[in-house]
Amino acid sequence: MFLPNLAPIPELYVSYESAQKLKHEAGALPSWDLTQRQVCDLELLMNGGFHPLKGFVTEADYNGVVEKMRLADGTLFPIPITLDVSEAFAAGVEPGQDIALRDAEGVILAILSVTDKWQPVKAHEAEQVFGADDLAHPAVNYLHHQAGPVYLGGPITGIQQPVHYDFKARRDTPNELRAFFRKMGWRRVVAFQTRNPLHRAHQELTFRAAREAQANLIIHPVVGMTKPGDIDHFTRVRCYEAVLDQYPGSTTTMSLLNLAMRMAGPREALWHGIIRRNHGCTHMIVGRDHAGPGKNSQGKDFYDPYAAQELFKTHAAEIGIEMVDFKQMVYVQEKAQYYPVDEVPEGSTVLDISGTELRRRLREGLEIPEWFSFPAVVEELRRTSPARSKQGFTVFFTGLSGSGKSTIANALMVKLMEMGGRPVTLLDGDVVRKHLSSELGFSKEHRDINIKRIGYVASEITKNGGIAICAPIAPYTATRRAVREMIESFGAFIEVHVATSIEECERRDRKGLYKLAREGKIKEFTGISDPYEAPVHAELVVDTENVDVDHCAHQVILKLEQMGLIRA
Ligand code: PPS
Repeated sequence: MFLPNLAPIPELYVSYESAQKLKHEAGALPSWDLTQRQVCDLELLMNGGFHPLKGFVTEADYNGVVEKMRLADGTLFPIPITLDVSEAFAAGVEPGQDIALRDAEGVILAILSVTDKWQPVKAHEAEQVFGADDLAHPAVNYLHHQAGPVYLGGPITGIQQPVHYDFKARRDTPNELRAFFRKMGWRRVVAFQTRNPLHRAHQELTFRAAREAQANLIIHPVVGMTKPGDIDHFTRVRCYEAVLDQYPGSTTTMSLLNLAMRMAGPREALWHGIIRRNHGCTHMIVGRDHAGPGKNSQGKDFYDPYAAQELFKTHAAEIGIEMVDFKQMVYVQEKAQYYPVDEVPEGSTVLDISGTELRRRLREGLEIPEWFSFPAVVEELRRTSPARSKQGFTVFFTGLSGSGKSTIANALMVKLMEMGGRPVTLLDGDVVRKHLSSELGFSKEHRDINIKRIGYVASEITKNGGIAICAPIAPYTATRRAVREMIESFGAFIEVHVATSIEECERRDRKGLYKLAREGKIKEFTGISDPYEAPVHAELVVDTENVDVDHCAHQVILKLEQMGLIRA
């Protein structure tokens, strides 16, 4: 059994006076602008969350951690906390030199006294730390595609904490939590790590854990960086706040942890244990598939769902924290109660809703039963992930000049305005060129800039719940794809190819431009003297040669209905 040592943990900050002096002097030092993940790591280094680390790992510590989960002096530490930088920056820095570490706004947070500079073998790091050099693993993907090629290591001199503007009162350093536990007389505290909203299964699990460990409970969610695609931390914290009153206030607290998770499964569980011990906890809950990254590129789980519990068990004493392990919790209908899956009474009906199923129900606006979650949590989730019929989207027409894009787009706009419910904006080719892109011509470079501007405006409209209708020529596949990617993180993107042939466009020649193009009076004219790459995977292709405008617009409406974006 572990009794807490609630004495303050060493931090890496200098006094206020020294910090002011260092800030002044740091102007002369080379400056590194920290990435979002590095800011998270630095915060936990400086406040003692990663104790006993005193800085970003040196090469010897890195090798020990990667190979054996141990620092050079033998201390257990399973995740390498590295400072990755670009080759260009590294070229100007040598061991023995100090560098200033700044946040994205240029505020100096710390000084790194560089002792080591080396080039890691990233594939090896991935194999050892994450179990596979497989880009389907978010941290491996990060390692190869976002992390710089050179690592700098050495001790940190902390100047100031990273600034947070959100949920200030809910964030605590390890020493603030230790002081709170001391003040409350909490000698046994079990931590619940999470990156998801709390549903009833989690509540039951935390209740049981607190009972089993005869301990107080801290809900300790991660708000730094979690798995890409997770529900954003703003929504999650509002969800946690909504259920906090379901817990006994005298024995439960909640605090936010600005950790950048790696999703490293078993190794990550140990790391979480070390971090919780540093925050003054005596116990930690390790459930099914702790910090699991999901499936690998072969469609198999990266880690066995209970591997984290196995590894934790063998290192708990060394870390100085006890594990409270749980099997998956499921709802037993006859008992109207949650049970660990291995304790379900025989012959009973087990109910469960997976994460994927929950997302589907939210997307389609379907019922989420009370046995699964709390109405306040569901309401919060629905506010952030409204049903598709309430989300913004973009309809992107592409086709030759004179193909009929603008006419169909106008008809579509009117039809959508008749339905009401969402604001509609038409970004027509001509209008955009007048208001957004008046300085641009028709070279490939200028056309790409034009389309990306349209994409940016459409993505903002989509993000804010509106409907954007775009109608440029957009002749290049790669640029259309880039716009699609920009928009799909906020809502649906419907590419409509207005497939009027060049012959028909030229025959119509509404603006007389084809004639001028043929005479060479307009250069780089799409379809005549400039390329048009027809879409291969458009959501819809409309034929204006045999179908009238009204019907073309109606085909788009039917497509939107089929995709669940509008209700008939
Ligand atoms: S692009 O490629 O998407 O940036 O083009 P876009 O902004 O949609 O073009 C809008 C209108 O510009 C007129 N125009 C030309 N089109 C193609 N090539 C050349 N060289 C050119 N010069 C002027 C043309 O009328 C386009 O209007 P639409 O609405 O497509 O008929």
